Order: sequence, then C-alpha cells, then structure tokens
Amino acid sequence: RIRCGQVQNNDKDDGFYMRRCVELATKAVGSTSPNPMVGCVIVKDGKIVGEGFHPKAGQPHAEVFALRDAGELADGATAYVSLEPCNHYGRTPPCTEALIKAKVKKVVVGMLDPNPIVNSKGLERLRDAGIDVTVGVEDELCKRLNEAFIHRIVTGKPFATLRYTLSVNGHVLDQLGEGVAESGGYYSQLLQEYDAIILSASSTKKYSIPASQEPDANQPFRIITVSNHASPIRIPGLSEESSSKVIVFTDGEITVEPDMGTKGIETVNLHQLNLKAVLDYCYSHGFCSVLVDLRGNYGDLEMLLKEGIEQNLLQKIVVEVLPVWNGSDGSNPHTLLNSLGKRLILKNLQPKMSSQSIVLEGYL
Ligand code: AOF
Ligand code: ZN
Repeated sequence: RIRCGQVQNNDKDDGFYMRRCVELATKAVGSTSPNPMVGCVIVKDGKIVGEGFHPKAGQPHAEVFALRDAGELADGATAYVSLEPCNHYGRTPPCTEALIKAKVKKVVVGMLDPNPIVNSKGLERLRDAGIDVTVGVEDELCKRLNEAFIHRIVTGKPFATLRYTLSVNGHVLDQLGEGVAESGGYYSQLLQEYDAIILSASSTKKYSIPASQEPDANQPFRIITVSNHASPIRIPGLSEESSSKVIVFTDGEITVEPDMGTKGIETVNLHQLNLKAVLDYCYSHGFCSVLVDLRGNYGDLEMLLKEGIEQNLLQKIVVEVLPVWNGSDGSNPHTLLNSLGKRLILKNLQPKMSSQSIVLEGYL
C-alpha cells in the first residue's frame, strides 16, 4: 500500500515527480472504481506549478485538475502523469486535447493505459501534436497502484485478495492483531482500499460488520455468504446508511432479520454458493477489487475459497501472523484448506513488521 508522505527523495528528477503523482493519486483510494487512481503534476523551471488527481469516476481526470491548477504556467511546461493520458470521450473528454490546448512541451508518463480504448493511442496523439513524450518512469510503482484496475480491464474480473490472521501454530484466528483495525492499521487501510469485502455469515454473527477507521474512508460494499443456515440470520452493527451497501448470497431460502433500523437487505439465492457468481456480481457493479475476509469460523466461505484457489480466481494473499499459540480459550482452530492438495508459491512478497504482528503480502 502506497501512502501519502512517502516522497522523500529530494533529487528532483523524473522519478521524484512521478512518485508525487502516485502520492496524489492515492488521495482518492477506494473512490475511483471502475476507474483507476491517477495523479498529475505540472512542472516548470524545476518547480511544481500545478497538481491534480482523479477523485471519482464521472469527475474530471487528473490532468484536467493539474492543468487548471497551473493555469497559464502550463504553457511550455512538463506534465507528469502516472497513467497514459486518455484520448477518448468517456464520461469525460480526452486529456490529450487538454494537454495540447494548454501547450505543454513535454509529457512524462508512468505506464501505458491497459484500457484497449486508450492503449498507446494517447501517446500517439501527443507525439503527433509535436509534444515530447517519455513513458515508463516508476512504472512498477504505477502498476502496483492500479493492480486492481489493470486486472479488471485485462481479465474482465475483479482483483480478489484473501485475508486472514494466523497463530504461530498455524490456525486461522477469530481475532485481529492489536491496533490493526484502528486508523492507520493495515486492516483499516485494506477496508478503505477495497471496493467490496466478502464475509462469512458465521463471522458476522460474532462481530459487527467491519468498517475502515481511516478519515472519510469510502466503506467497502459488504457481501455476506450464508450456507446451511437456519433462517433468519442476523447482521449486527449495520446502520441505515450502510445497509444500502450490503448483499447476502445464500445457497437456500433465508430471511435476514434486520438489526437496528436496517431493512430491505438484498438476498440472492445461488442454490450452490460459488465465488464466480459473486465476482461476476462485483464486476457488473463496477468494482475493481474484492477482499475475501476470513475470520475464525469461516465455514460459509470454505467452498468459495476452494474454488478460488482451484480456478485461479484469487490474485493476492494477505496474512497476519500473531505471536500467539492459540489454546482452548474460545479460539477457533480452523486449519486452512488442508484438504486442498495444491501447492502455491507466493510471489513479490512484501512483509511488514510491527512489535504486535507480521503482515505478509504476496501474489498468486
Ligand atoms: C486519464 N486520467 O485521471 C483517468 C484516466 O469515463 P472516463 O472519461 O472517466 O474514462 C475512463 C477511462 O479513462 C478509464 O477506464 C481509464 O482508461 C482512463 N482513466 N485517464 O488520462 C485519469 N482516470
Ligand atoms: Zn483522461
């Protein structure tokens, strides 16, 4: 996870300005889907004269905000953009035309836009207009920023991440590490970052619906899976406002018992719970990213998880390891998918350590 405040390098080269673009882009974390997060910086005579980021689908793109901020100073300046400027009329007009009209001299781009409507055509348009174009500056960082958007546009499926907490004796735990659900903690940040979260009904019985504690966080859409359940099920901790962002998937007829003013929660009977149907739902709702959140008693998610691993529907795993050996103190000694014979090796590991826990992120 890339956060504001990480730009430290004082050598003001292309990389420096591109890292600033990424930093600006992350201001809209969790709010841009199905669009990417994009940041733009306008530089003239070694000074930043304009900055912008894309706040939300339907609103202007990063370049438009940065050019507005720079005003006349954009004339003869260099524009840095974390993603190739678009050259199409979507919800908004093409950024290439805005850059040309503002008379920028040079455009430095982080990565090509994987969106087939744009891919390379934005750069071609700029070059045809006589603008000097460089591409591939800090491209790894730019790709990581939009890994979910890229996955969605390339595969037609949302980017799915599996998350759980493990004891040192290898059990999936009910609990989370200390502080991780608080503002700034990794779990709170994941909830802010992901468009949707999939939970097992058996864990929602025990915990209230999780919510990000980041300031002004856009809360994820909550997907609750229920299998073999005696009706009705209860979903505690929902407010009237958040109940509009909840859906329940079941494998049979159930009724949802409203808690504290929640009503009309949508339920979908899939007859057999399956991850593909849930991910298709997410895709059609414009979500780029989905977090499969395992808490100790995740029985309702077991089948989805098996399918996710077998059908390669999961892209990333985030494991939190707690320095505890769980005993019999009400903790649930669930061993993760020991029936599944597949050997998986995580790639591009990113460990994060604190005195309370270790969080390991890796790609499948
Ligand atoms: C940019 N700068 O800040 C963003 C871009 O419907 P629209 O008009 O918002 O277009 C969405 C597409 O534009 C999106 O799928 C992606 O290819 C590109 N997003 N491009 O130059 C931006 N957000
Ligand atoms: Zn654009």
